[in-house]
Amino acid sequence: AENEISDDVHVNQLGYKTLSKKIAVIKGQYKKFQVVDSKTGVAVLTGDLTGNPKDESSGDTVCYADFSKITVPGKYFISISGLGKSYDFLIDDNVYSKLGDAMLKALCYQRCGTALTPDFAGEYSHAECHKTLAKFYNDETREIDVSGGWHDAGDYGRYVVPATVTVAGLLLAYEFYPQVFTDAVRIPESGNKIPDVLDEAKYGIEWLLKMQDSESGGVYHKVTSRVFPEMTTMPDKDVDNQLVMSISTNATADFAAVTAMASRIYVTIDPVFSQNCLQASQKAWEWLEKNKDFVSFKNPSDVASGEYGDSSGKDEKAWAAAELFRATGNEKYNEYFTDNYQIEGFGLGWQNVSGFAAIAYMFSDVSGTDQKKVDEIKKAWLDKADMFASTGQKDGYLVAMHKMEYNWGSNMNVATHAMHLLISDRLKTDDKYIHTAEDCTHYLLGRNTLNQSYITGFGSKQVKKPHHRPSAADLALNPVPGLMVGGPDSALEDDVAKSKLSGKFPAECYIDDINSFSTNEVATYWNSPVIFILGYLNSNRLL
Ligand code: G3I
Ligand code: 9MR
Ligand code: ZN
Repeated sequence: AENEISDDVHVNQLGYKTLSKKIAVIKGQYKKFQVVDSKTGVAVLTGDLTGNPKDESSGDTVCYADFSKITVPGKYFISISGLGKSYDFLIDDNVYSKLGDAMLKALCYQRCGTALTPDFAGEYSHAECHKTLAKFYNDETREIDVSGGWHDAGDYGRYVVPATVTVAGLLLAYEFYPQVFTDAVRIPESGNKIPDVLDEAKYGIEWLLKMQDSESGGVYHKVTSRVFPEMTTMPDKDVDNQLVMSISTNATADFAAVTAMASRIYVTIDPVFSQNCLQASQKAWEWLEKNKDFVSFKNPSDVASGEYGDSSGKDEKAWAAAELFRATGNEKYNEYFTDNYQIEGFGLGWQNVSGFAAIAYMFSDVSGTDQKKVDEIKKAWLDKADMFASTGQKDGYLVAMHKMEYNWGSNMNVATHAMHLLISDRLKTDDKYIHTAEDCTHYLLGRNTLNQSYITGFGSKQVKKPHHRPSAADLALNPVPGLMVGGPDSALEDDVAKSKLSGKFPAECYIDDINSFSTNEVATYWNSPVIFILGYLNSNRLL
């Protein structure tokens, strides 16, 4: 047994950077561990296992093998006498560089309104999709070109609210770690002298611009078919009518935020685009000014596609104001932000965007920025980071997740907590922020109770059957690589989860089953925070 892989020995299945803290989490109680060089079979370190906490999220009692001492690049495994060994992993400073490229390229595989040609998409290529004019849900005689953007997830719907979150993640990744992003990810624009991350973000933004009503400035909530197509439908074979749904406050405010952000980031790289984005953003703000009452979005009874509903637009509007203030220096936006922003959870997901608003304002260098407000936000931001760090220390798997946070898209919670911590690192130097963010990454790549890597194509125990229509329908053996699945959802929100996962602990409520959309679907806004994290992890990458 000792020479066999044990599902109870958990490591980051890709590996660790040379100078990082390196810990394996072992389920059960054992005494000693060895780190073995997997090429030579020689044990390079023998050590004592420490700790015996009971992990509340998985019910596991665990102990730890700390092998941080090993800094020599190579391929290793952990061996526990009486139990078995871990998967092989690397110690190497470039251990995450391929992953960073793949997760960005995965968004390119999600592109709509274009063919994925074999020269860059290989076995995942398909013909142009969803290119015909869309009809208005309220008046099917009216048609509009809203082609482009990304398929949101495992379905082919295109939704403004989550797409803005994807864009924001990409633009922030570039803003914080510009040196990491190359022009060689092998997307269609590679080689155009613009970092591919900005090309990819622009692909999404150009579609967002089409979703704005040119008269009022309001932004349509989504364009989707009435019902989801069969799982075995390739994008180019999905010919159901695409319907444009009504304008909502949150689509409009999120749109105003990311277009203002884009106007700043592309200002020298693509001045015309930057200018268009700014105008569109201001126009969206005009709509918000004229429509002060919250306009929610609810699916009509004959529409079953994703709803992305919300009960408040306050955080979205504050985000828009903060970004517009930064882009223009105009006091009216500053005033709106300082009067209305409420520190509420600092979300970095589709429903709570107050974290994006906070980032926009904390890092503003525009004159007129209210320093007192900045300090107040920074303090609360760092308090939250301290809370994440202490949650991570208490967690058996060292992940900054409370047991109640394992809901639909829990991996996004893990990733956005890491993102929060990495932004904290720019506000205050404290090693625990970096360590806890790395610990979150280790969780996503296999150091979890299921010994499961949650990103397709990466790790030793990979996701093989994501709820992702192209992967289900194409002829390729493996799913489209570089996509993160939602992960454990203790609310059991699909039939497979209900029948296979009942009675399990929260962190165990995941199944690699094509029909488990509540645990095993992918989404563009789940990739984007990981792209941000990988920006940090690869920022010392040796090119
Ligand atoms: O709001 C409650 C919160 O108060 C509570 O603490 C928490 C505990 O379970 O649940 C929260 O609600 C969850 C909500 O997401 C917000 O996180 C719901 O249970 C959960 O059903 C809901 O899931 C969303 C799901 O759509 C269903 O609406 C996911 O966040 C969202 O990512 C997902 O998005 C889908 C699109 O609809 C369609 N396209 C695919 C995409 C990914 O699966
Ligand atoms: O494929 C759909 C996925 O993108 C959504 O997240 C999910 C929840 O809205 O719904 C999936 O579609 C399923 C539908 O809800 C119920 N019938 C089966 C569909 C495919 O599994
Ligand atoms: Zn499409």
